[in-house]
Amino acid sequence: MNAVAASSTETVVELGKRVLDYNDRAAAALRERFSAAGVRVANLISSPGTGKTELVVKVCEELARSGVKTAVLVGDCATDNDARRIAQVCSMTRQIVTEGLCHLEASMIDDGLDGWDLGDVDLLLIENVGNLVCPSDFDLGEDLKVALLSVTEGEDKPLKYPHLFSTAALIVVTKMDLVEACGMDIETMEENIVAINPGAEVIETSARTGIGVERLASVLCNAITAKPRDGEGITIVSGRRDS
Ligand SMILES: Nc1nc2c(ncn2[C@@H]2O[C@H](COP(=O)(O)OP(=O)(O)O)[C@@H](O)[C@H]2O)c(=O)[nH]1
Ligand SMILES: [Mg+2]
Repeated sequence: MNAVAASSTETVVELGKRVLDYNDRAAAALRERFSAAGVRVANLISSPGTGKTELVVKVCEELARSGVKTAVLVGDCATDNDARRIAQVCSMTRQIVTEGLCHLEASMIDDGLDGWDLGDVDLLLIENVGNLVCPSDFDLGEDLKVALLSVTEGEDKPLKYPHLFSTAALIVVTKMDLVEACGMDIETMEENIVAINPGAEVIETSARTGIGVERLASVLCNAITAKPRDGEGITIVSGRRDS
């Protein structure tokens, strides 16, 4: 590498580090705010089309039946399509349009909460922008990082995107109704999940048939009741590569 290339690489690395440091400070402030209000937060990350929005709709319906007060922030590069779908079942729903950015950042969550009374919220679901790489570098102040993977995406994705799948506390397999149609080897996929993250909880779901939806809602509900309102004794499950 020549001197010019080396110095520009250092500049990019330094800039990247400053962006993440800035985001970490904003995420820490959010985490304190959520903690004080007793709001449990899940950050849902997957590739585009995995079925995040459809599953969020089903989970919101299930949570409403259980009396859990849910709010949703949903990120997208260009449209408010997802918020319009989710708002049909959850009135506290807002779209964050990133104008091309491939992930959500803590400052966007802060803006998205504007005007909401967190005292009215038990659980905040954040649907991240569809992307298996960048979103997992940006802490959003969540308690629970959830990685989703559809059976149409291939058995090897946990191995190809180890940062996301190794740092998620919960891994949700979606579109189980399509296992046979896709010729998906679900055992191999789950072996790959265990290889990359032996401690993760794995839930198989289908928004079409409804399998796993109740269990997913229940895992999220248990997470809420495990969180004390005064913010003491909280276990932060999410984490950056270096945490
Ligand atoms: N067969 C099947 N299709 C699904 C399921 N969940 C979502 N889809 C479809 O997959 C596509 C992408 O879903 P969407 O929720 O928008 O995915 P997102 O981009 O991850 O939010 C849509 O056409 C959905 O109707 C499922 O469980 N089974
Ligand atoms: Mg979506």
